[in-house]
Amino acid sequence: MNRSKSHQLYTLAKELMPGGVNSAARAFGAVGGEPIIIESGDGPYIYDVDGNQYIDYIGSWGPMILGHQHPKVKAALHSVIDKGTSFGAPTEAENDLAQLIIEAIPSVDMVRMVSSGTEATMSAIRLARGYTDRDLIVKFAGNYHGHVDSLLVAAGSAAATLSVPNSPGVTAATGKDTMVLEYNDVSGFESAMKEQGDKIACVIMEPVCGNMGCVTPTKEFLRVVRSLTEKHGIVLIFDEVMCGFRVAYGGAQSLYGVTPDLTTMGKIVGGGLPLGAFGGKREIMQNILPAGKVFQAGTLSGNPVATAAGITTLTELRDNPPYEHLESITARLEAGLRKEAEANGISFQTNRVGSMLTFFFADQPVIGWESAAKCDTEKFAKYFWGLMDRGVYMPCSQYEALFVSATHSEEIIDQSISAAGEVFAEITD
Ligand code: KE4
Repeated sequence: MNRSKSHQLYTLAKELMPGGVNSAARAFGAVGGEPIIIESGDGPYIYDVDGNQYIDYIGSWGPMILGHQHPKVKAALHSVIDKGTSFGAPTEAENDLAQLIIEAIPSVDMVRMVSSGTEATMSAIRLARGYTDRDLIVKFAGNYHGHVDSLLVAAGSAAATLSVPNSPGVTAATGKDTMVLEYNDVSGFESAMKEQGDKIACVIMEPVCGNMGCVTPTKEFLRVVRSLTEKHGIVLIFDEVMCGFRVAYGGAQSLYGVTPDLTTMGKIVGGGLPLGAFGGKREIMQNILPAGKVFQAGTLSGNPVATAAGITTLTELRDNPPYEHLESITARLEAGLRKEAEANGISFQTNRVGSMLTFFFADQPVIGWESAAKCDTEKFAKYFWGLMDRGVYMPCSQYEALFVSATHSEEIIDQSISAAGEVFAEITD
């Protein structure tokens, strides 16, 4: 494929922006080579500046569940900009989006809007600490909650289970109040709660993980996390930035029937515009300034243009739910990838919830970070580029989920499967 204009633009971008990108996830660090520069998107496709077409399985890392340029979202954006784009004052649309979120998400009685998933998780953690007057927080290895200093930590020595920063610029002092546990490790969680439960402000988790690739929680793990956080007065935060409105209209909490105390949202809730949100029990949310004393603010929070995209997207998902279609075509994709990989002697695993799917180059089930970290990432890179050169744009890391949109058809899925068959034949074990 000719990607000369992408190369030219990316060469300039690297002079202007660190790594030539505005988010590390786009830099192709995990697969090598150069990112391609995108010109446009339409339905299930994206097009690069050299005119190449790709079947899009990133969907902006989740937001584009309705596909690119959905006519209703476009119409809503065209009409809202004729009234102005930002006022720094309340608008009616914020009431409308708040009501949609509250009606959709079981745990949410009240909601505060922000401009990204990171802002949502950062604010929810501050709220949990302010509400409980406790300092300790718990996250799980392999779960990503945005670039919040206190969450950019890795598991420390097993004994302490306290964490060590995993980015320069995050101080040891910031990390010392964060405990990192293993996802799906019930006994590890039970002993941590026994030892420190009454000092913990919150446990934050992805109820369907997408950031070590797609990894699902066991029923027992979810049950124990919910019951022990309840027992110790710990705020349970479901980070549904990725799986919210994705795996079901009511998010993973509605799928699994487990209700957290707070929920963080992003991606789909903004319909592809910068919007995040956090919400939960009224008694907790009422502690947010100015109703309560926990500081939180944001210039563009609840921005009219972003709320218009969010309202239209959620309304479309509520009134014309695509979830049965998404389930059947993503199951088709999973089955097709498995069949082609088996036919070519590839060692693999797949994990899927609805239209979130990851194909792992691994010979053991992937149930947490320890097993995810054993994947053959070199094979993944060959798979990624082999598909890219056949016009199929997969997530550029083994540790990401792919996303299918409502505009992906069986024909597009079958094209992707046959491309993968050709690639597997090239990279067989
Ligand atoms: P943002 O700040 O990127 O809007 O959201 C952070 C975030 C929070 N929680 C979860 C579960 C998330 O998956 C994310 C962001 N996800 C990554 C992709 N795995 C976004 C891609 C990027 O950073 O460019």
